[in-house]
Amino acid sequence: MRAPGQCRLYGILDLGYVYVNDAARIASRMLEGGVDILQLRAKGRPAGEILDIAGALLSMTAEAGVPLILNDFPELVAPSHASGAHIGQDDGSIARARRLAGEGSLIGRSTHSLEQAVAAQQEGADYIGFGPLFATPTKPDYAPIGLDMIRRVHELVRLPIFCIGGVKLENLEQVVAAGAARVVIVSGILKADDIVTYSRNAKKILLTHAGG
Ligand code: TZP
Ligand code: MG
Repeated sequence: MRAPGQCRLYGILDLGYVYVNDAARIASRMLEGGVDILQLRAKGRPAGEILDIAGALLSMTAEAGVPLILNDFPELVAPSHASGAHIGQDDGSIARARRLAGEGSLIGRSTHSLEQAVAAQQEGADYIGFGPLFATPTKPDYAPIGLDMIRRVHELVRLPIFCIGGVKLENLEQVVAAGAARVVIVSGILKADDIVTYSRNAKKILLTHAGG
C-alpha cells in the first residue's frame, strides 16, 4: 500500500458528482488513470451506504495498492477495512480520529491556512489537504487561498501536502510551478469526458514537473 508521501495524485470519489450505482465504475477508471490515493466523500449519506460503497471499492483499491480513505467517518474505517479517514477542521482531534479508526490508520486533515497546516502537523496528522487554492463549486463556502502560500506551507510543514481546490489539468503546471508536489483533483477528474486520460495526463505533469 502506497504511503501518502509516495502519492502525487489524490482522487476523490465525491457522491455530489457521481451516482452511487456508478461509483465502482468511476473508481476503476480513476485507478486505471493512476490516482495514487482514493477518498470516498459521501456528505450526508448514512453509514450503511458508505460501508456498502467502500466494500465495493476495496478489492479494486487493494489490488492497485492505493489507500482507500473515508471522508468524515473514522469509526467506519475498521469495519470497512479502509486505510484511513480524512477529517475537517470541525471534526475533532487527530488523536480521537485515530482512536476511532484504529492504530495504523492514516488520518488526514483539511487545512485552509498556514496556521491550520502547522497545527495539523503538531497534532500528528499523516498528511494534509491545503486549500482551496482557487474558488470551487465543490467547496463553495471557503475563501480561496491563492498560490502564494504554497511555498510557505512547504517550508513550514514536513508532512505530505496535497494542494486542493479548483485544480484542473489547465492550471496544474501553474500550481506545480508555485511549489505544489501533490494535488487533489475532484471535479476536474469526475467531470472529464475520459477519466482515464485526464488522470494520466495530470499524473504525468506531477511526475515530470513537481518537486518534493
Ligand atoms: N477541500 C478544499 S477545496 C475542496 C475540498 C474538498 C474541493 C475541491 O474540489 P475541486 O472540484 O477539485 O475544486
Ligand atoms: Mg468533515
